[in-house]
Amino acid sequence: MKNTLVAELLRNIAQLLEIKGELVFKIRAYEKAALVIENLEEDIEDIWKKNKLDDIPGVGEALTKKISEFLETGKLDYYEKLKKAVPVNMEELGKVEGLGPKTILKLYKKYKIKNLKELEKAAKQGKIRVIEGLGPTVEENILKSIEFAKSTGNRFLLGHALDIAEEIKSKLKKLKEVNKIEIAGSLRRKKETIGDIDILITSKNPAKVMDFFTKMDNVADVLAKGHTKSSVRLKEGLDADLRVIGEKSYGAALLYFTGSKQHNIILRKIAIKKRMKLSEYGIFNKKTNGLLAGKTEEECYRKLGFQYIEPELREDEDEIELAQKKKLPKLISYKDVKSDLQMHTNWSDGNNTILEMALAAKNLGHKYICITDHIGMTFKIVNSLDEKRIKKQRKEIDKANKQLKNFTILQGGEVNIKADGSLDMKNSALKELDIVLASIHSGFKNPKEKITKRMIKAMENPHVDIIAHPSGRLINARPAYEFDFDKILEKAKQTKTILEINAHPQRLDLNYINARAALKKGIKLSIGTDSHDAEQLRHYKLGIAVARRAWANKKDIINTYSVKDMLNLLKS
Ligand code: DGT
Ligand code: CA
Ligand code: CA
Ligand code: ZN
Repeated sequence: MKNTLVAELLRNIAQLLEIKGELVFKIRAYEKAALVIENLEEDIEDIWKKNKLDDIPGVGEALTKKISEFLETGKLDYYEKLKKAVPVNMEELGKVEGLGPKTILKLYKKYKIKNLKELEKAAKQGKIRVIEGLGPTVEENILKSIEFAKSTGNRFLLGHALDIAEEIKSKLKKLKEVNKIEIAGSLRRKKETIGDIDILITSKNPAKVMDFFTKMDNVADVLAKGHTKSSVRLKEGLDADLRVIGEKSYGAALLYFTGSKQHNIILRKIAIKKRMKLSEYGIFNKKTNGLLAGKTEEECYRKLGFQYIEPELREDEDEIELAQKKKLPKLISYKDVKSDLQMHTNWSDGNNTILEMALAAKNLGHKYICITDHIGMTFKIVNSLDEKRIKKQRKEIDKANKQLKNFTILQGGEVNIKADGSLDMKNSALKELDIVLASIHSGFKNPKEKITKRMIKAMENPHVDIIAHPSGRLINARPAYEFDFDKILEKAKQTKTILEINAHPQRLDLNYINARAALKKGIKLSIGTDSHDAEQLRHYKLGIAVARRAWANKKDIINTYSVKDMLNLLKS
């Protein structure tokens, strides 16, 4: 789906027009279309292929032309020209949190600030705080966000890159010239952000495969084309490498190109100690150069004296040491999960009905789900349910449950943790829900102590079962709020509160490092996709990926239990 990409393009145009001082109605037209396209259920490419772009509300003749050009070529001439005419680098400055087009315009008018470097310089010189309407807090936030923007660079969300890579893989798999095929690199390790896609194949006729690969619909540029390796830049903005490997060294190559680089380096050192040589071609006897292993990864690890190490663990933490001692844990598998414990329906801000969500989840193989619409008295933008509507919703859930076989819908709710740590819903209402999720949706910039206190107070509530998206971060967009994670873990342990691995592609929160820390303390975790549309339910696998990277076994994740056993694990 390119819907997000198109929306982003239109929004960038709107911002450039705003800086240029264009007429308001023109700017709004782009913004409005962006909003509509972002929320479309149908793939915009399908609509375009059917010649129906102008049926989309807010998309007229001019926008139809522009969107078609973009979908066809991956570029939009108008946008490229606009970028040249307005020398401000919006893509870069837009990444700085709290810096909207209006502020960017102010900064450009006053200091001719065009990019991140110039912004940083001005902030460090104290020039931002003196501008009317900005002040020292904005200046400080700008400096913090610049650090963050620098650290994120140009990396893609795992969920996004995985979709693109899987699609390429399935196309290549269909070619009769392709034998084995695997996605390697950071994607195979399920890292939360991805630099580029690495695909390995074996083939007797690589030339045909390379031809196909470099001519796929979504190729914007061919960076290299050869017999054993080709690289392309995709229209989605990231690069993909395809390598052809010999059958005999397929396992060694898979090992090498899966990484991480650090994991590889250590393996190679160990091989040398054992008088062997490890390369992407295989494991060789150092003296005679004879091939000892290479066909499969399992064989390679075995030859080095290790247990097999799952790709998600190959980050040079302590996996090599434990694999040597044959003490790696049995990780949760992608098939162990029976449920999804966070999702929204059209009762609050979701797109689908309860029954539609249930049927879609059942289709994915789940046995039960928990509907966790926003509940509360103050969070009205998302159409939060009050006590009365919670009761009404229960009736609809009961009805849906009667329509389903071998499947259970639970009623939960996601309640806001308010500024003072109290919850935005009465205990008498929370008590009636099967599962209560509490989460922070405001006051992200509170001092560390305050956020910690808010979370602790929420966990002390006997009705709160799960803290949802505990750190609040949005990958590449918003850093986590500051809180004392050790204190949260202590309190979670003491109160039996579950922490969530939110599997939304932009959240993955807890991240794998924090999830691992929680597991080490014996805290149980839940997986919730936070879906606002049935189409998003498939992301539960991203949650399992985080769990695996956190070394979770099946019992650590409450979604692997039967509905009855899972409910028994909760506080009350
Ligand atoms: P990315 O693409 O930045 O998300 O991360 P990776 O891990 O996919 O890195 P990439 O695409 O540069 O290379 C794929 C794998 O190839 C990497 O995980 C390990 C291996 N590799 C690449 N360069 C080197 C190297 O200089 N030394 C070693 N030992 N391995 C390397
Ligand atoms: Ca890569
Ligand atoms: Ca690569
Ligand atoms: Zn939420």
